Amino acid sequence: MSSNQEFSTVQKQYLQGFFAGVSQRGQFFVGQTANGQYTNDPNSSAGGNMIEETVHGTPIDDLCKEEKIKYEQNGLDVWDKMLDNAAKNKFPEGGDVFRYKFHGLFFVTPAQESMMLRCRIPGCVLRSEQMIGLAEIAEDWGGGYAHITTRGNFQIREIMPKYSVDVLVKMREVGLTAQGSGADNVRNITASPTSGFDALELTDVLPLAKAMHHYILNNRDLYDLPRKFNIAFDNGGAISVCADTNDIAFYAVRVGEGQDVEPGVYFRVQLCGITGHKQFATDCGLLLKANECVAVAAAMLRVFQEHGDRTNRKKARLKYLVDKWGVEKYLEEVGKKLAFELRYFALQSCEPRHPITRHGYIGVYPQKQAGLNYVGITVPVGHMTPDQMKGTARLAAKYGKGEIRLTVWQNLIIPHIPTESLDAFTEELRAMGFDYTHDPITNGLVACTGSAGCKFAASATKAQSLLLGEHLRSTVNLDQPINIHLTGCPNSCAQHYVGDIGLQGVKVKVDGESVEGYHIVLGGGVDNEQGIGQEVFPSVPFADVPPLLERVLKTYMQSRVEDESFLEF
Ligand code: SRM
Ligand code: SF4
Repeated sequence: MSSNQEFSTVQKQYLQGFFAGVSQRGQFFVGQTANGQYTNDPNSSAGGNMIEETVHGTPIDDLCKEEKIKYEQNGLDVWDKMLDNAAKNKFPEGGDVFRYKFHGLFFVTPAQESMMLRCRIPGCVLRSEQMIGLAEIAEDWGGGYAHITTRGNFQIREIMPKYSVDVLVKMREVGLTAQGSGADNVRNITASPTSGFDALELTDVLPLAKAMHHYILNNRDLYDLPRKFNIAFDNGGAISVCADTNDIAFYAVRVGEGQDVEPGVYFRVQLCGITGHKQFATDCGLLLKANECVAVAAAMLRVFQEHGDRTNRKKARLKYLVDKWGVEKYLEEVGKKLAFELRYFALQSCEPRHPITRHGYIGVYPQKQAGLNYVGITVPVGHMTPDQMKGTARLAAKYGKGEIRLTVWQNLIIPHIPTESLDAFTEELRAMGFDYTHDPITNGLVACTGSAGCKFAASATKAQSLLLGEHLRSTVNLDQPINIHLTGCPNSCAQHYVGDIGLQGVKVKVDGESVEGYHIVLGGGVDNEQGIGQEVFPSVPFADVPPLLERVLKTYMQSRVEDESFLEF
């Protein structure tokens, strides 16, 4: 069965009455009391004969700044304003800065006096013509480059307001959208980057990632969450998508014979990953069939929407609702929105997940389809020029099936290359300056935007990670793949706590002067290597970081026992 057929099956099945009483309500619940009812009952908590206005039970006066902005006008409704501003080449002002993010446009002053476009690439899969469209946006209306993000997505920078509508229209023209990629919305839905061709996968999760993406796009009520929200689908194969760092992670698992469910492939559900808060998603006890996942995620989103904190941004993520209620109550509320019973099943009764192969997609690998291969390419810090984007798109069309995969490690994969074309393909790839060889350091180097574009950054993460990578490559003869994540501030967009080595930008005083530096954590990992890095070297000026990490890695090489990994060391 092809991906497309599966996709339509999933779409059809979840439309067949999986929801119970989920009202497709408007964006806000104005005129409700704390218990969600309209009232003028003098004895109600709304007080006297006054009707208290609330947003999902929170009185307007108690809403945090961003909630008030949304209450005044939903971000989806600023198209007219955008047209007007574009005509005047004017940046958004006041609450509109936040509302533009509903359309994927971030005004990033003072880091840059321009806008950044954050796309959505559902399942982290692009077609060649879409990649070319994004390259043209970067070339014609942006700064002449794009970045692969830590959600297997693209960001394009240095867009002036006069082009804001053009870029959004062009996105639609190439079959993409940026809707909801910023602000309090569900972010790019990720999926294992080798889904559909990984010989070790349990099932292709791309149809589910796409179904989830379209479900959100077509349900306006979901553009009113208390905070951002991350969802990922893991295919149970060789390559990690860091699903356990998401608010909801669906993990494909196999259940063998002799259990009280039919043997086969199901999904476990993990909840509340948020690594900046040092928390992985944990299994919540559910076992779902593939065609139940989207409905359950939608119900989970709606419970979060109705009960999440709207007064304090720092406590508004799903984690805090589940901390307050407990998983049991959360799932009970979720169950009320579904027309089928949630299935509870012991995690231990499922077969264990296949171990992750670190950096296992960089290089040439046979696909599960006989005679076809995928080639994983290193893209240093995810930075691509339009020529590189068009070049890879052209190669994907010429040798593959015109498909490109992005990874949460800020690299890319071109699949479906016939074995007999591999030599010609890799030769052209090399001629374009791309590297697809294993390098234990650069393959796993991840960096957030940093001070080049983000106002929160204490350090120039991308530029410094390239310098660090070069230094370590030339000084350490490492034979084990490691991940080094550089993040510019505690927000942890490059997830420094889950790198073997994680760096968090911080200003450091040297001889009375403030210089760029990092807190350094060691020992992080994801999936079967899960670990939150522990701070070992605080406040290191960047100039001292390369020699320090060189010593750390050399000590590991000299002192490890047999083939002990860096994580175990
Ligand atoms: Fe992030 C805010 C960049 C993935 C945690 N993130 C930001 C902002 C929008 C800062 C701002 O408000 O202006 C950054 C935009 C900088 C710029 O102009 O480029 C930004 N985040 C990024 C990206 C581009 C990093 C990268 O270079 O790859 C990633 C975009 C992903 C995407 O395509 O959607 C990115 N951010 C993440 C991740 C990882 C993930 O989502 O898988 C995290 C940690 C996971 C999490 O939050 O659960 C992350 N970003 C944050 C936070 C902290 C949220 C929290 O609740 O703790 C903020 C600040 C906020 O939301 O208030 C933030
Ligand atoms: Fe900006 Fe901080 Fe995120 Fe880096 S981690 S992109 S500096 S918000």
